[in-house]
Amino acid sequence: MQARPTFPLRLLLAAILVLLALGALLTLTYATDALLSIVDRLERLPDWMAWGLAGLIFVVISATAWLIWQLFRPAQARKRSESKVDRKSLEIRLDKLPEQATERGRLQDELVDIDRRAAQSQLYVAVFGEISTGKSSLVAALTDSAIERDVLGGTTREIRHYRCALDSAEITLADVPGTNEERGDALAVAAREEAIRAHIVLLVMDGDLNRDIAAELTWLRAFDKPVVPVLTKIDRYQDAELAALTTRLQKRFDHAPVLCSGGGMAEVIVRHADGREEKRSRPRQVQTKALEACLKSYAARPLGGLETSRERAILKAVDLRVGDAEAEQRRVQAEKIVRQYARRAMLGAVAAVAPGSDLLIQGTLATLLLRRLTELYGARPSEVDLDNLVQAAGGRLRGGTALVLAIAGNAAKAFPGLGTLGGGMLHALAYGMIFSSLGRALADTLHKTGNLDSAKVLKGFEQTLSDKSTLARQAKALLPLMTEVLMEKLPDTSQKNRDSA
Ligand SMILES: Nc1nc2c(ncn2[C@@H]2O[C@H](COP(=O)(O)OP(=O)(O)OP(=O)(O)O)[C@@H](O)[C@H]2O)c(=O)[nH]1
Ligand SMILES: [Mg+2]
Repeated sequence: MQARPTFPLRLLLAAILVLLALGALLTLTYATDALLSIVDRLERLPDWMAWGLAGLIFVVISATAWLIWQLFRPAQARKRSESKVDRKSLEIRLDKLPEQATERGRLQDELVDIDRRAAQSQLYVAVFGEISTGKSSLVAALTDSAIERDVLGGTTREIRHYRCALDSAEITLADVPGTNEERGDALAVAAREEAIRAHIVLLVMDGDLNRDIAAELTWLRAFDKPVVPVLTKIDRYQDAELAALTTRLQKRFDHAPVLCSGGGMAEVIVRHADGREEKRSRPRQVQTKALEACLKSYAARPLGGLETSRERAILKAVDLRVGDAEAEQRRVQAEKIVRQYARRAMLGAVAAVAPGSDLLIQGTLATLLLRRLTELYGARPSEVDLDNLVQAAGGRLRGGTALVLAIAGNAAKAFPGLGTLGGGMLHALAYGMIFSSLGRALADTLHKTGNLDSAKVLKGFEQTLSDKSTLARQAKALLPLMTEVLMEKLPDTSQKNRDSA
């Protein structure tokens, strides 16, 4: 239980309370008096002046309230700039990617394909949805094509285009692999890319909208894709069930689903008079009238508007993918820079002659490393910021060096010849590890935030310095560099060695 304050202290508190109450009462009285006299004087003023003053007071109060709100309102998530992506700048960015970047050729083809399809002046429709919902069966029913269909999910393994003639209109249907719960799945990625290339997307479902397909819908809407909900396999539902399902889907899509049945083959068991049972396949009834009507209505519209939004969607998708490829390139570059400076730090440590001179060399190198990395990510910190970060990183090192040295020692033992070279080499290897840790912590932060967030960098740096397994991995990766450095420094090192380093 808490001890009660002593009697004199309670007396003092009571006195303070009385004084505070008196003060509050007095302030209230004066404030009321002042307010009343203002109102009184306002009343005696001519109307226009009284209203003018009242308006002025109102403006001052509102402006103050607005300013206070601006100060304390919760931070808003910054919206990704929705500016339109222009094709020319995308082409320039693609050209800047290294030739061997896997995405470069594919994305350039994607841009070329925009014109190829536009020149065809034909409506492209992607038949998109989860695996085994009956997409291929629908395409087969609409185009009279023989397409592989199966009760097993994942039957369609590649994108295929089929011509579909509807009265005078001719459209192209893309049968695509089904999506499933694994978002990274390559077939599903290909299906999504084709959906982006289409003018409209038939979102095929054989039941209620589930979480995965709702996520696909959100994603398609982000690209402004016209999405037509299609409920297939309606032969499986009773009328009342179908009506309820239709109402639910209509609410989710703001659009009634198109009801149909792609048919497919049904397995039936035929019982013969002699009691024998035989399995047979029988085609189910096809119902595609409503879907055909819907497609015809799209085909009857002028293609111009749909083509413009199709192109915009493709450019946006390509923009995102170019962004990812650029980020990947920067990662590769950053790794090169970190390795280059780790090597220099090791050289500096081996070369240092005067006591403490290596610290000077390393400080300068660390600043250079940080500057190169920030330049790579287009961040422009001041020299003071960089120096402060190097100083702070040095401060964080104190506790971690013992572990770094111990792990460097362990790693060197496993490398024949190096373990016997003694303290200087360990010192150098430790410097290499420290530079790798600092460089990677900064590269990671720049990758995530795009600017020099010193607190995050230092946190990442500290985490690595206290993580034995990461340090051990770094030491192992640096040992070949260490050998190079030693070769360079040994008196009998040949010019050839120096060149290859
Ligand atoms: N009851 C019924 N079953 C259907 C209908 N349409 C298709 N099916 C069956 O659903 C299963 C899957 O059909 P597919 O057309 O291969 O489905 P899919 O969406 O192309 O499948 P994936 O290519 O694997 O993504 C098959 O067993 C079809 O027979 C239909 O209208 N009614
Ligand atoms: Mg299929």
